Amino acid sequence: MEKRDLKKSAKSQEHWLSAEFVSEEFVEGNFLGLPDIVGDPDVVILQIPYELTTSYGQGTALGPAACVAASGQVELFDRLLGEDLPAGYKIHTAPQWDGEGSSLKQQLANISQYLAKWTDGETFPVILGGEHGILPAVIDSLANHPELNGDYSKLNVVQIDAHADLREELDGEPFSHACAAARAMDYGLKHLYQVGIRAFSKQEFDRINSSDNITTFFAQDTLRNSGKWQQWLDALREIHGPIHLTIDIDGLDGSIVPATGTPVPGGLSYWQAVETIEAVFSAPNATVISMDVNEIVPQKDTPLTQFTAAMLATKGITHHINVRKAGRW
Ligand SMILES: [Mn+2]
Repeated sequence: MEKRDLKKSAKSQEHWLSAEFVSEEFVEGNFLGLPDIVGDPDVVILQIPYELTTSYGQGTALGPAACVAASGQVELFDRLLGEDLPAGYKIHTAPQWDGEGSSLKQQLANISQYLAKWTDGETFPVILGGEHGILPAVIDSLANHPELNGDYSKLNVVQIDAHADLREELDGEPFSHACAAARAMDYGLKHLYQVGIRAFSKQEFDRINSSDNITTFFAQDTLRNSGKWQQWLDALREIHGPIHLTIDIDGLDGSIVPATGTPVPGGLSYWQAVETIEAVFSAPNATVISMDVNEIVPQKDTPLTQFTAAMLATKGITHHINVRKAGRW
């Protein structure tokens, strides 16, 4: 497949040629193929090729690099900004997490350390996974973010997922990807908002129904009833405080992400995922401080899965830059 011609746009060429950028060429291994930057980034792409507990569909460890490669085909233009990415901002693709740590807990601690460098409130971290089991490490890395100041009771998590991920353990493992949201809740979050949910146990269903700080919109309800979908978007716009957005790519319908770790039919459309991103970034009293897109598995015959993930990550970046342009960061 041919790489998108980055030089075809005169507008973007101005950015490539500005002093901040080392090169005007398409850079292999950089998200969107953007040039390397000098100085502190506004947005950082962090790849975490972590796969320890995925049920089946091996390959989440290869997902982040596949997503970066597929991002070379994503358009730099979005109507929201009206100009090509990076739109005068600095987007940096950091070296991948190197997988250090001999036990699950050590690896998660190591991931948190790797991320914490970028959670000082200056840079917007876009994390590519890897299995969803990284979520507690992501939450852990936000401890010193100025919007939290160590107080997790301020933090909202918005989760797109097929699975509730609220199990206490799976096969005896409390840090399984199937427990990602439960382990995140252990930090004492303000509120968890879930959408796309269509695979869950009775225990998880009971927890959803009995928890004041978990709001779950089941896929079956939002897909059948457009009013229910509007309620979801309204709930997001009413959020106060910092938000971490976690996108398990399997929250989307299995037809557009067929290669994810555990594809499930009956999920969100691409545009519903986009509307969710739009709603959290435009919530007047909230700030999306970080996001992740995970459970990406490279697909051999077609890049559809990793491309969909790259499109969603790019939407997040675009909306974040829009927030900066509006002086809300
Ligand atoms: Mn998940």
